[in-house]
Amino acid sequence: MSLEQVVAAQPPADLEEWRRRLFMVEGTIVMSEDDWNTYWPYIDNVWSHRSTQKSKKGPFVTHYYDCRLKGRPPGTPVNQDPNKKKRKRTARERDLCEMKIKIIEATAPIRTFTIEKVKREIGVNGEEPAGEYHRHTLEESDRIKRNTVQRQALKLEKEIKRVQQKTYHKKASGLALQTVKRHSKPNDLKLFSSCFCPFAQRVWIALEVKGINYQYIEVDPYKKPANLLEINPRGLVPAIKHGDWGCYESTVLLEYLEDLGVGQPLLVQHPQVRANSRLWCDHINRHIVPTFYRYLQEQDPEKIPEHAEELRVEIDKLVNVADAVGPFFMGPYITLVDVSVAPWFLRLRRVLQPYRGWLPADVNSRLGMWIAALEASEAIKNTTSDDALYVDSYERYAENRPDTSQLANAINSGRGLP
Ligand SMILES: N[C@@H](CCC(=O)N[C@@H](CS)C(=O)NCC(=O)O)C(=O)O
Repeated sequence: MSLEQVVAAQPPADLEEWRRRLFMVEGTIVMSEDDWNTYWPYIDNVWSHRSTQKSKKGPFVTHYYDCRLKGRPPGTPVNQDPNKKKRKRTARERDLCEMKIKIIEATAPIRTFTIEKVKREIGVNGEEPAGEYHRHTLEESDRIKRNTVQRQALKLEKEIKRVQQKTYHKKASGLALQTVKRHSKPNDLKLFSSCFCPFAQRVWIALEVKGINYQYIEVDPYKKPANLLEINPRGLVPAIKHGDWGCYESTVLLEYLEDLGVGQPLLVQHPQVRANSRLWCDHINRHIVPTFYRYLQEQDPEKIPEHAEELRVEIDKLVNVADAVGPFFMGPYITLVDVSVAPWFLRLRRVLQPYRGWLPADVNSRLGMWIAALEASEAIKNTTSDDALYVDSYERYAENRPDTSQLANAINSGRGLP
């Protein structure tokens, strides 16, 4: 039986008896190859291999083992290889047990394993030689180290969990996919985007609101393809290329599209009203967006309500200065503030509700009406994928997996967002 088969199979019925035998090692134990493969991986945690000697006399080798509780012999160097995974280790008290065994492995005519204690001198006064018995129980050995079967089973479990983990999507779905298809033809204006990315969605919505023609190019910003790095050396989406010129940063790109002066404007003409819009876009970037991720990435259930409250407060500040009738920020039309906040408002229901129990706003509240209007906007619908895409794509954030993204790392280390 291979190790994989041993791990997959039910433990043998007489396992405990065999474990005790291979712990105590009374007399001589002879095992067939099959028995050895079946039982040894369940007890190898007790023993620590010291040396192997090949016999000159015949087809067998002798393996010497110390009880693991002997500790490492003095002078065993600690591995200095910086690439070797460091294990958390606590120095074990040394020489807790002096029991030693030898295993004679015969390789011909059939493979067998003969196990016995290493013979010791009887003390001068006839007392038991040191190392005749373990100075501890089998349970103590089990507490110190897991056996190979347990370690393999754990590894397998972790691997299964890893494979079952959801990850970000690399292709839009639903109405967003239809839009991607409509904008797949080469165009002078290219949007480098990722279907799950709210920053990219801002720019995508603006293009749709304005009715500007463009080519949509889906990229994986975590793989940092050359065509993205060429425009944005930081490798973040969104980025646009217009002719030979390229630029990035969602807020800068929104202003650029506005400056083109094509299609429906997102800013009104009045300088002070324009400044006000930019002021509230700044609030979205500096308060709503980071709070959203702090809340989503929080792993301590006790702190989740605090983050929910923090987000609610930051959203309320925006809602309180919005036009009283709306339904959008400044009235009946979508403007820059709507486009800047929409991707995160859409993700309240799609991401924060399933992962963090976010309570959606009352449909008749000012926020409820605003979100409903955003959801009903053609430009927004056309850039939004099916709900499952967001649930899957944000599991990494909700579990705060290591190295999820530059943004997630910035949140974890308290730095400003990228
Ligand atoms: N400040 C940037 C943020 C863009 C951003 O963080 N984009 C994410 C995708 S949602 C990204 O490209 N991540 C790649 C990475 O973390 O390496 C903007 O507003 O455009």
